[in-house]
Amino acid sequence: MIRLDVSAAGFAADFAALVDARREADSDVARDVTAILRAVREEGDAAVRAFTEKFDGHDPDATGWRIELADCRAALDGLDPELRAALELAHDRIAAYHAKQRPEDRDEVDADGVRLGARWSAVAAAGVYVPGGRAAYPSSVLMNVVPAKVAGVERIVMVTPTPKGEVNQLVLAAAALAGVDEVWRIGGAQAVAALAYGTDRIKAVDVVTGPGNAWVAEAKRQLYGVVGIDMVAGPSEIVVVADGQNDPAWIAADLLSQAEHDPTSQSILFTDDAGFGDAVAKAVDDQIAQLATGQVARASWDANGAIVIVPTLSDAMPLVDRLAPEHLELAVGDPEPLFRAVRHAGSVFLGRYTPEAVGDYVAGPNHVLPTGRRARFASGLSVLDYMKRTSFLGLDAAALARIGPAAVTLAGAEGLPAHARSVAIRLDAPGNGAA
Ligand code: HSO
Ligand code: ZN
Repeated sequence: MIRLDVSAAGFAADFAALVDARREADSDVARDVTAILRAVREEGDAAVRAFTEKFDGHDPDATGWRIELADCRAALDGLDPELRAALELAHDRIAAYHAKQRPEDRDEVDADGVRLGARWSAVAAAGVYVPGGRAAYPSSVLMNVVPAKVAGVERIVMVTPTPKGEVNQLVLAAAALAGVDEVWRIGGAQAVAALAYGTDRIKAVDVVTGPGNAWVAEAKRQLYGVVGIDMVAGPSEIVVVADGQNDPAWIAADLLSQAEHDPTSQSILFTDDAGFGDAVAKAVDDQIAQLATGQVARASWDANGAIVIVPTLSDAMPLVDRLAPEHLELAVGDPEPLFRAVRHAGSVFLGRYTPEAVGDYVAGPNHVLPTGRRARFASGLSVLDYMKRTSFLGLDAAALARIGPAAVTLAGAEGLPAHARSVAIRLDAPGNGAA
């Protein structure tokens, strides 16, 4: 963890280093992924099978390629009632929030008599990647599948690696609750390639979403264009802006809730009270010792954590904007003035009683959010990621007479005479009715 103070010499350079620090894997990943994608494109299922044996340690021809929906149902029915109720509450709140994201179609006639509009439709098939191992989160199944359902996607295909053949029952239960149509026991770049290109077994999808490791993220990046993707996700982060009135233990818990995800996660505190900053640092150390995830949290906090002392909390806001954090907590009594100053953030958590974790699970907004400063140009996963827009226009002779001549002029200027003619031929037609 580093401590920075805005009023100290060298702050500008130190903060710039914090903003620019790269926590993501590098270049070899890109080369390996290119080779995997090519193999899957050329050899289909045979390549997927070989990579699954190599990376996940099981042969899907022997262990089974798919998990039946009946097994997902059984996993849901086998859940402990408290867990099931929690998952259902999460599902219903996420569905209610996302239902309001459904966009409106447009259809209107403008002053020139031109009919103009746009109609939204869902993609036909979506692939959802669900990581195996440490990051196999049922909450992420809901966060990816529910918006696809709300959008009206007909075929939702989940892929999830089952390292050494082990299947995560909670992930299956969430898949059943959310309404997944197919579950395949494959993962990594090879699974993303299979979804994008299609194989004999797996029919291609139109969009691939969902979190994954560096190989999955790189596969999505390289396959963008063959399929749509939600975003290229990197290591996750939280920024907390807190005054000295908070309980240091609460804020330490919030910082650690992100740090425990992964050693590459980042947690940053901005405060106007240096003594409070010290108390939080101490509380972090105390709590890490109690956490089952303490090793991961320690690695993250030591390598990437920061406490930044600012003269006033409003001085923090331009600095926060430069970080464009995935998650931003404003832990103050009245968050409104600080909130007004936020421009670049994936999701904002307002006030002392809104810990990020409530948004990770049950509040409603999506927890798949832009990381690594991508909140400058990207947004959290939404219903729109599973939809696209078709624009339309309709003219009658009078409308064409009004705006067509300008098209003829522009076509002439671009040296495209057939374009010009296709308009002019109508304008000149005898009896076209236009004045
Ligand atoms: N905080 C993670 C999402 C998550 N947390 C899933 C718990 N489970 C995304 O940044
Ligand atoms: Zn989380």
